[in-house]
Amino acid sequence: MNFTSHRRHPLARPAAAASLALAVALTAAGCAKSEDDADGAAKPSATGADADAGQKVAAPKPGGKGCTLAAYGGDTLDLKGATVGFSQSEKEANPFRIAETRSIKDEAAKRGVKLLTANAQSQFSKQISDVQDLLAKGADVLVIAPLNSDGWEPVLRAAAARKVPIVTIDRQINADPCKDYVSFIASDFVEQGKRAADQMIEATGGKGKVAILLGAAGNNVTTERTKGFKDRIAEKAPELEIVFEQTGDFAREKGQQVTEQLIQSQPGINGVYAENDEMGLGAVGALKGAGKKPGDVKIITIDGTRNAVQGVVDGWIQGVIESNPRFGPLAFRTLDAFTRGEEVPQEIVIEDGAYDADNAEQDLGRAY
Ligand code: GZL
Repeated sequence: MNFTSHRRHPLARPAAAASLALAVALTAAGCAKSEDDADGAAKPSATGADADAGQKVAAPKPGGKGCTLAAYGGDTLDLKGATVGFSQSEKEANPFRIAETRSIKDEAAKRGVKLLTANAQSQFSKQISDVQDLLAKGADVLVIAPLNSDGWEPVLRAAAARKVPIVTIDRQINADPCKDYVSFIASDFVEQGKRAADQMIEATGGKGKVAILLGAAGNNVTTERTKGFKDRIAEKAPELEIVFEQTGDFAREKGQQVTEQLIQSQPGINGVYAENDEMGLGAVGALKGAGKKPGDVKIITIDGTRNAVQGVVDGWIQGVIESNPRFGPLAFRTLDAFTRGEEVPQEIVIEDGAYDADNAEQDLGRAY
């Protein structure tokens, strides 16, 4: 796919125009077959045929800067002959991580690119050593799915010293765009929290007591999904009271344990907002163990995994906001453009679909 209509040197174009041109190109190429519904929330399209559909790029934020190889330093590179290092953060027990890694591997194979992969098993110190190992093995470019937002300095210095560009996917690292990393591709997590609140308000009628199963600490996803949810509840449903919040570490077992404590301490709880599906499914397990029936406690989760969307079909879960992990096509398109000397947006935000009782059954094939 051609990112630009002409091959002038990236510096020949004003940054904003170049960045917009690429963002528009990425949007045009956004290969999800999502159908926007009446309220504009992109709902994933139906069939299994779309199960591997990629990500749809949201309209670029005004004023976003662009990053160029000329400014970063280093030589142009044909990605096809290069070695790409991919650092995955969490163990692949979570379907989000399985689908994310699958997407990177599939795109590398499709492009005939040599791919080195590492999985930090949810240990940040291991992710730092994994990335240093990928550099030592000769990675020419890096794709990193960060576990944490802070603590990346050693890796950033090592990559910069070798002029190895980094694209981060999913979670944000606190570093300098265009200098420490050349593009960051992710969902809008605050918006996800707001949309989860909208589903919770609808499910509870905007009244009662709700609990939050927080994600793991130390990353922007937990912070932003919590902020979005709380802000929206305050704005639209002042009679919905948040009476409990505790981390389930994005894990199913911990989500179940925390929900068991919740049921003891708040027997009249009306709703549970789980900041990812794995914790939401843990909450379902706890409710079943307590003899509850589907719908007794309203559950809203974020990710869009197959089991959670099936939970919507079965009535245990009332809504799922998608967080699309299929970063492969966008990550490689961005790296390819950057290493050819084109300008790339420093941040690329993707659109996510949603599932509720109206579309869960027909759209189950889109879940991962
Ligand atoms: C969100 C991602 C989160 C998922 C969880 O993009 O960082 O991490 O929502 C995963 O399932 O643990």
